[in-house]
Amino acid sequence: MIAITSPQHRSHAPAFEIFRGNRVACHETPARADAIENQLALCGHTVTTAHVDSREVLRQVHSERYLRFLVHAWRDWIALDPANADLQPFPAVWPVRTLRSDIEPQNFTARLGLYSMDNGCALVEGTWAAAKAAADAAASAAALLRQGERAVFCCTRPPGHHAGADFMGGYCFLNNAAVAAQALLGGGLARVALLDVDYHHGNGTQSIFYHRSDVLFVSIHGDPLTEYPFYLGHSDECGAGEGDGFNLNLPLPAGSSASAWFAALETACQRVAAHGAQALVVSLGLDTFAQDPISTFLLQSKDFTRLGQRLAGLYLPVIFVLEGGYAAAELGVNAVNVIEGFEQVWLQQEAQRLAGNFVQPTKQPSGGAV
Ligand code: OKP
Ligand code: ZN
Repeated sequence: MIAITSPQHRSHAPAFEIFRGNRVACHETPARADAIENQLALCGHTVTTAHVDSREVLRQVHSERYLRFLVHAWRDWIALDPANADLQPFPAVWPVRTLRSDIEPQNFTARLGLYSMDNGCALVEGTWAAAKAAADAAASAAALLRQGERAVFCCTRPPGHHAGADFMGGYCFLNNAAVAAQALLGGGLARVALLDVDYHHGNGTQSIFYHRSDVLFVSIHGDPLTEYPFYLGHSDECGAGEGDGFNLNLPLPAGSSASAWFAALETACQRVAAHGAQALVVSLGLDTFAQDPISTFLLQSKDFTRLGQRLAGLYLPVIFVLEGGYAAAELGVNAVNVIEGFEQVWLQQEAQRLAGNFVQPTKQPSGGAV
């Protein structure tokens, strides 16, 4: 499986985040992607860089005004005071219920609040360059699938699944998985499934596709009653309008076991298969790992192999997009386990197909005369 890295990710390395009023070291660090890249190289996987500009797809996924804000955010921050170069901008006011978010204020901090869902999205000079490079990787992965590649892994950061059309949050600025899905549609596919297995609900991705039936969104995550992002990810969120029935949330209680998690994965995979998807995007968070410092599920390293194996069983072209996962030391092994589990089953399928006894497990969409 080809892996795409974005060396530019290192330009996003904020000094700190705020936890209960204190400055703490960021969980989302360059070391995360570096650890995976090292393990990929060690295990002999092909590693390449992005070759597609995601600009046009980004305009389909994010609002014009949010992209404009992000591109110029650092310049505007410095313009307030050159001494700001050594400081991290921090929102102070948010347009909650009854306040207007349709008019963009001129004040920088007010705009930062307008475009932020939380205070957890540390922004630095190189943030835009890193986020754009990750989105380019996602668009490149879609191009590779179109050229016949069976699966691609985007070893990218910052992550994306909390970023909505018009806001950042939870370490995410641009929604890389949404870019991958949208680029696949732009490349001629009619139906894509997006499966989010990060510990945290992918609120941004859900909101981007909530009214659409071309992208099915399925997520397994910690129950938002107790887990971030708290305000989305409940099981009664099923999509709306055209998108009614194309959103499936499978929240699990904090502390859930691997067996509970794999039961949810089975439900998720059956829904994906029933969608008649022509390709799958996986928001691959590795923070379901038992040793993750900010999460509570109990998956072990070998469970990531099992995850890869089950996903290969869907027999779909797949783009894996890295999301969370903060046990940096084990991240490389866990990511490569997903990839190798996937490849193992995929090679078995190829052998069966050549022997003429392979049955496609994905339900074909009804009414599609081919
Ligand atoms: C991003 B991703 C913990 C604070 C958590 C935000 C978590 C974002 C997770 N002390 N704040 O989904 O892995
Ligand atoms: Zn997460």
